[in-house]
Amino acid sequence: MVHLTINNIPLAVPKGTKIMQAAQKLGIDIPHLCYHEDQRIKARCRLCSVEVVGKRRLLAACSTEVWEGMEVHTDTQIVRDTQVAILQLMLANHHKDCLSCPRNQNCDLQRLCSRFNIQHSSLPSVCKEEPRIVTNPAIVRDPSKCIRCGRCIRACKDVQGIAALTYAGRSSDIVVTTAYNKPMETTDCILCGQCSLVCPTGALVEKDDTEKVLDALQDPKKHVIVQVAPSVRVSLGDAFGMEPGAIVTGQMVTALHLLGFDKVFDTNFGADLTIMEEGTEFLDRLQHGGVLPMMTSCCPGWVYYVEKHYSDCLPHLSSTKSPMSIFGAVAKTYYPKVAGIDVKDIVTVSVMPCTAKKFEAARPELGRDGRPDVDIVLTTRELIKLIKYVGLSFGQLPETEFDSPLGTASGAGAIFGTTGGVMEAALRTVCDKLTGKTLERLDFQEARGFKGIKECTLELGGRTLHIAIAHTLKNAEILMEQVRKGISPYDFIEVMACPGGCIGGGGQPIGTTNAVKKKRMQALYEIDRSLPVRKSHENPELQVLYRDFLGEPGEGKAHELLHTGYRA
Ligand code: HC1
Ligand code: SF4
Repeated sequence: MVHLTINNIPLAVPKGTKIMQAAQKLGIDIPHLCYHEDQRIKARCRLCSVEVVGKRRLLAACSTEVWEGMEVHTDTQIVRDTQVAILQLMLANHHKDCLSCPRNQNCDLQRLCSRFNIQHSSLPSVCKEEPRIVTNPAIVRDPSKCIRCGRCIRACKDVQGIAALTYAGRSSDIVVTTAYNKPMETTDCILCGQCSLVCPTGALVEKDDTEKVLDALQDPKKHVIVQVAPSVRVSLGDAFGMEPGAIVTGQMVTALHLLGFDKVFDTNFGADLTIMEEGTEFLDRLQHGGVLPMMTSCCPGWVYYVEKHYSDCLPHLSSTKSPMSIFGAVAKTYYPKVAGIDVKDIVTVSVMPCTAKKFEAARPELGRDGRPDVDIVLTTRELIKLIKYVGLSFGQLPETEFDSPLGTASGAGAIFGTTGGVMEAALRTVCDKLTGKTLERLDFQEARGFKGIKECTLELGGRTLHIAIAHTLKNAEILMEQVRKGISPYDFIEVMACPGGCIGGGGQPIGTTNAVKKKRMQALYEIDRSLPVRKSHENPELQVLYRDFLGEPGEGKAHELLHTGYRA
């Protein structure tokens, strides 16, 4: 252990601890902007400067390791003057339209200015009031809000291995931008939103579609239905003071009803349908010499990545639509029939942890008669905004259940929201179908956990199946290089673009860290364990849908509605 004092308070911490973490142990929050607990440390903003006795210069608390006998001061006049000066400089180069900023009241710069009692910059403004860049359905970039901390650059390069964002220019002219300042969607970007999740201000945000939803809810002629993704029920509570990983399914359904949605349905039901189709497709490829490895296709960031970066490997992608889009197709065909409502009057909304789902919903191939199957996608963050807008005391809401007939789902559908969940859900069905027996085994521990690439081998019905699961595109790239070269040892590969899967999606609440994701992961497995039906093919509502409407999985109407194609 290393012994030191911070503000004259003695403490001992393990060797290698940084001053910032040592201070946290004493309950001292050293201000910071470029530092993020899941990222490489760059010490760019210098806001975490502290005084250390014996050193002539201030040291960055985020990057400086403690040493024996160190005496740190975080609250001297020179430290405070430095921090105020840095914030003043940032403000002088910042478009301060806080009231209309999407990150109002959830912005690190605003929070720190309030903490340091800075109402306005004492320096003349040098902010170029550039327009917001709204060129795609998912992410909005506002350069006038950027504080050049580099967190987005590190998320894109280090986590996704994409590097669509970069620094350009020098010294005081430095900016964060794309190559040649092109619109994000025309670069290597796959609209995953990981940059928006770590941005401390409003420089990178999801495209806000809350007004569209409010308009639809106000229209008496419209029947507005909503589906909610598996991971939202374990992340929404974060915004309302609950512990990370709190399961808020019942309150969430009540809140959506109180917002005015006519029916509240479950994307997990769509996930069960995805398993029926994807499982059937995999067995068909396995038994009839189809293209292997087959790769999952439910994550829109991942699909866009294959289209943009590995278009020669598109035949490996499952043709099965994502649970969201499968749900949308059923909601615009089967649902109007059973509900007795004209499809033209139905508005389908989905609440997703993901910015790329907005892009997926806008794909013309995922609609019918010139209209999308999913009309509007909201991120978890936008749902939080709506709940706050109508003033609901979320934590005190009673619990209610999803509506029927598209609201009953299995435990397999629930775990889609975490890395490894789609594969585990698929295996529960594939194993039964391949062996012709109802297997006792439900848990596939090999598919669980936060490891970047997980592999396992299963002996089933006289066959050996080789499986791989990856999260983040940096990990996926390793598997894709094997696929491209024709040397992949796997039969079935699951990829989710975001770290942890959808529980770490780019549209999740600000403050989603890896530690928080691990709590959400446990919560999804808890939901799975609590459900009476844990295999997709045993979902009774799904069996009725196939019997009365879709026919056999992978054939006829099921194939026509629930499968899609990709663009090279
Ligand atoms: Fe996901 Fe999926 S799990 S992609 O992460 O397959 O977004 O939660 O809804 O569609 O079910 C997201 C989550 C989500 C789909 C499902
Ligand atoms: Fe990179 Fe994803 Fe942001 Fe695009 S959306 S810039 S891929 S982190």
